[in-house]
Amino acid sequence: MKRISIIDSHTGGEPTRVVLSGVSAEKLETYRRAILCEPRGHEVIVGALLLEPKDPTCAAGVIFFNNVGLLGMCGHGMIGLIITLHHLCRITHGEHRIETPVGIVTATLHEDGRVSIRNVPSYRKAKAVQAGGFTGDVAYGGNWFFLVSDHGFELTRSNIPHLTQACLAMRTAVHAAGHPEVDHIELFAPPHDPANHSRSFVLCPGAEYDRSPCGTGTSAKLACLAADGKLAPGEIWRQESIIGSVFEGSYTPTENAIIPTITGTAYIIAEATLILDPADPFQFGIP
Ligand code: PYC
Repeated sequence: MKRISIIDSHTGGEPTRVVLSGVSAEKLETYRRAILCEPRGHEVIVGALLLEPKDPTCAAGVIFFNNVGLLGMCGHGMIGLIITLHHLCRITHGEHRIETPVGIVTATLHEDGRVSIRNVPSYRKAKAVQAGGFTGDVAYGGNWFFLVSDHGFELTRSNIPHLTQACLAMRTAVHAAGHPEVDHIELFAPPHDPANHSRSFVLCPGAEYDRSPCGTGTSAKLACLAADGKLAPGEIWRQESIIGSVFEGSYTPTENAIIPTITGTAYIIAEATLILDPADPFQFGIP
């Protein structure tokens, strides 16, 4: 029997499964779907493989992964990782550097339990791209996004199946329009709660939607707002998710990009050992 030790958390409703032991970076692809997908989990979970950092100034290294592959960065996942490391008594309140495949992210665990992440440099690559009858921006926030405000869809939970289909078609169209790097689609609408600035629906690479406001997606949004002169450095942007959870974002400008800071909260929901039984035909997940 193979054993994999995990801790689950959720950040604004979006789950993160931190893998503590039992899998190396080299073997991650072998076990990726076994860890996340049915019958042990479900397609929405984002995995975070905890690693020894190469840089000794970092508290940890991490590789984020999902039901279809690896993620460069993951904002909700980083918040979940920090809360998990604190739960394990591996870190205290304060600032911690974490190595990701796309660069070092500085995370601050506040005394009140909130986590702020200083993300990798984020920027808009293209403004007003036409794709599939929609116009949107292509931007990077640790992952690649097509951001669309003028779409005419209702951003409500009952409309999620329709939003999912529309975003899948938009993603195909944006690839055909010359932006094959885009793997997330982000739709915006006015917030339901007037305390917030915007509501979003985010479609992830594996066709699941993000229950959180998406940390890398909010970073991409901040990059577009900054490029359009619609948000000043340091000003707070409150991004509401499709289920109503909220991240706060702000940015510091650099020459060609911004450095976003995203703040949110995560909660531990399970500690467990996954078991892979060689006799189980679905030990590696349902293909
Ligand atoms: O929070 O960056 C994020 C994220 C990416 C995919 C799911 N969540």
